[in-house]
Amino acid sequence: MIGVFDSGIGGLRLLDQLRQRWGQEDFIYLADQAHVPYGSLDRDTLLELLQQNLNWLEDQGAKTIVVACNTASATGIVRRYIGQAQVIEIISKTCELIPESARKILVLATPFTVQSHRYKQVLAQQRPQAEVKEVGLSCLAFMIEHLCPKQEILAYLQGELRAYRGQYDAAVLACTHFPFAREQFAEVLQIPLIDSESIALEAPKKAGQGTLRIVTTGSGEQLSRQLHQLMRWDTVCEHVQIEK
Ligand code: DGN
Repeated sequence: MIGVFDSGIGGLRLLDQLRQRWGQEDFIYLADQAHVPYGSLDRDTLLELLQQNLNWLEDQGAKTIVVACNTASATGIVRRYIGQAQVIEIISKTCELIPESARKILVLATPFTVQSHRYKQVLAQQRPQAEVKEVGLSCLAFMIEHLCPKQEILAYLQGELRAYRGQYDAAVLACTHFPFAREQFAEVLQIPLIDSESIALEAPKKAGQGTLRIVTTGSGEQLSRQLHQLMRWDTVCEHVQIEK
């Protein structure tokens, strides 16, 4: 079984891609909506939440856990996780998707991911010649999580990003919530956009039954509604309580 984790709805798009690639695998998706947004929490708090959440996924039978959240990946949880499951972060794999030709790269993320400078560090290794600018969009994950109207998202992005239009070769949507606003980013920036949805992951060794379970530490009804509106899925989501 593969566990997919995000603070909220952001990881659903990667889940969708993984299910298309590995249809026979069993999946469990955990959204920690009791604590969303993660982007303005401190590192110790995030590491504690992540340890609990990943342990919970492992207890449900997940042998591999994809941390489909840049903010969580930026904490360094892969190195710090205490448990048996294989934990996969998405930042280094997302950087591999940036076209070779891009020299000036804009990284758009949550404040936590920006302050960690994880993208800058990975890109300094992968392509030392690149010029990287990291920009925090503090409200966007919250707006997307709350299904904010597209016009409001566009107005927010115009205010935050107008100055960067035409200045960069590519932009990384370095928060898994952001691709839900891909059209609005494209309209404002007008440059190629990269996100984590087609990251390269090693295929699972053993197939399952193709089952899917979607759970949240928040309201199951609310996540079911979000799922219907954003993905057109009618999966019934469950609430779970995850204790320390
Ligand atoms: N979707 C998450 C990310 O990729 O960073 C975090 C969103 C949030 O909780 N702020």
